[in-house]
Amino acid sequence: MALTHADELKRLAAVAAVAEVPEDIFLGIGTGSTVNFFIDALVQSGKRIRGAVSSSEASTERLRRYGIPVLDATELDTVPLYVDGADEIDPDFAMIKGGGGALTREKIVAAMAERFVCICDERKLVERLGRFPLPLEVIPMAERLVSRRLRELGGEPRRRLGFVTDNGNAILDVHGLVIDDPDALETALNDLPGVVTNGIFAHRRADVLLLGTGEGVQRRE
Ligand code: ABF
Repeated sequence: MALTHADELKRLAAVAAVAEVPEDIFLGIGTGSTVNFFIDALVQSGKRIRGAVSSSEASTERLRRYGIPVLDATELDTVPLYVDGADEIDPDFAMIKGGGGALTREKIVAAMAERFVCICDERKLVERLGRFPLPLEVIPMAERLVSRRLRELGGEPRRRLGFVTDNGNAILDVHGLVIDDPDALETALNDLPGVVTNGIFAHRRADVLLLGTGEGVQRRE
């Protein structure tokens, strides 16, 4: 199947990320189409890793198909490196994640990681987070309560229809939030009863950004 321009830029960033992976480590692996390119490129490179901790059933399945051992996150204290995409990333490397609905496991593996390499195409780099609707994973019984609080904060929550997370919960996609202070909003949203995880990754932001652009890969640190 022919790759779109955006896919080609994702693939460039993903291929560049292979060079960031030390041999023989346990590697944290994210979710999404950019990560799929990364998994494929890692395998093609022949680089050996001891195993992976995965942030979704989808990535786990892809890793296992390649014969890469997938460990449960409870089997390790830390991973040296986590590679994942994002929906938006700002110049200080705070991100919105969770467009694929895997934000809770992504946040857990990111928090376990000593280093977080974010792989993106250039459309994802924004001056200020918030054009992409912010995903929140919510315990189903709290959906109405959380939605009301989100409206008070100026957002417009929409239930992601026909979608259940790997943890059995609902996703609210919140439109229209002004995210001037990602750290403070991440804390405030974490405080709402029934919110399992919100898609702002500011407390644990990326350490390195590999950005696929029309002129090649930009590495920022
Ligand atoms: C994960 O995959 C998510 O946090 C984000 O929602 C998504 C990015 O998807 P893609 O790589 O397909 O653009 O990283």
